[in-house]
Amino acid sequence: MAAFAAVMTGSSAAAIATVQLVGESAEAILSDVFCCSGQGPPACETGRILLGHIIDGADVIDQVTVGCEGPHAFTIHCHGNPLIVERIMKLLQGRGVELLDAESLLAKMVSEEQPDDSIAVEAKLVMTRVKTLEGARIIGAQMAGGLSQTVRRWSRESDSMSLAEIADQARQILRDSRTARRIVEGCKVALVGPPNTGKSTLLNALAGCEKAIVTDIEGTTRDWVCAEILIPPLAATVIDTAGFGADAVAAGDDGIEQAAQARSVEIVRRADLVVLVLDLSRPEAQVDERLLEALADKRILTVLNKCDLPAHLDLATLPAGLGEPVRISAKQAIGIDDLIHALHWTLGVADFDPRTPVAFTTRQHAFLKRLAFAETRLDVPAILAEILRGPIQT
Ligand SMILES: Nc1nc2c(ncn2[C@@H]2O[C@H](COP(=O)(O)OP(=O)(O)OP(=O)(O)O)[C@@H](O)[C@H]2O)c(=O)[nH]1
Ligand SMILES: [Mg+2]
Repeated sequence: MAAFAAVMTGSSAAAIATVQLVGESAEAILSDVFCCSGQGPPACETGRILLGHIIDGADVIDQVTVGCEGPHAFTIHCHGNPLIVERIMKLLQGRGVELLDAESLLAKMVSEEQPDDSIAVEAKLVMTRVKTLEGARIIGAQMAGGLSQTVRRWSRESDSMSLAEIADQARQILRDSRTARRIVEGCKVALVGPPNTGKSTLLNALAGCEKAIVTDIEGTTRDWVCAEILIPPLAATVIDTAGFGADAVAAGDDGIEQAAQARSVEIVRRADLVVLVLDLSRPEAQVDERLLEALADKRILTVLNKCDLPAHLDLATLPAGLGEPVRISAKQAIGIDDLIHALHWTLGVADFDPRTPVAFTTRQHAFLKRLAFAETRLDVPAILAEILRGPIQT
């Protein structure tokens, strides 16, 4: 007769904390450590909320309410002082309860609720980490429709569909999953460009506060600075980098500049999108070989900043492949909405339908890849069964 418990709320001090207690022996353990206000032992009927005290023999630990969520599931709402929470957890452990972290307990509970629907179980777990409401819509849609529905359809129709058809559709889902991941998990946007073009000013304009130092001295930003910004449907981590290019290195008098540039290259490498910030008011060519090399194969959005000043940059000097530039003034907050709009389109999230079937765990990705590259249709039924009912990933 097992019982499991986890602290479901955060680890810092708060007004209340919630401890989840589940398992076949949960009720017996509760009746041992919980003294209900009023007469007699607690009547733990499902749906009731009980007021009382957590006790250790004659020692009263805390006044709590207990929610009876099911015959084997209880939530104890205690005061949120971490010392009290720890004491309650130790008490439960002393009564034979296995302590888990919140996510593992949640995984245990949802997989017991729906043992034959791995996609729905994974969706419930991922839902707790989704970064935006739009992301929650995507994950919610994968349970009944979306990926779940597509895999069930493949299972029904696999005899009449060719292997190539299933593989094509699996590849499309993998492509759409990359776009959905940006909405569900958040994305990284790097602000890159030569010194003094206004990258830090743009970061501050997007963040709505002074995150980065702005001066008219070239090379102001050395180490990167970042801000979390919500631009629905995206939650973006915007990273301001050190001014880039051969000129910046030449201007630097020590190894710090080299180190700053190496860090910028690494940030660019990891970014989902690079916003290339150029200064519209300066006539000289601003994208040198070094910068172009760092941008190779990246998704780029070009921004012409300082549009509040007379324009001197000859757009014909811009290398090909930088896309349609957006004119802004980060300092005067002109064109920021246009920039955000362009950012959504460049990342492919502007018109993303949340009902699109997508994979949202590494496990699902792995099986879809196997489908996309399956060599014989004999493999298909087993792969589909694994996606729908295989052991879930927490
Ligand atoms: N007129 C005008 N000036 C701007 C604008 N954006 C930035 N500046 C000015 O340009 C100078 C450089 O701005 P920063 O934001 O520090 O530029 P940066 O690209 O971060 O510079 P580094 O960190 O040196 O690479 C500052 O004097 C800013 O006030 C703009 O839109 N219009
Ligand atoms: Mg800067």
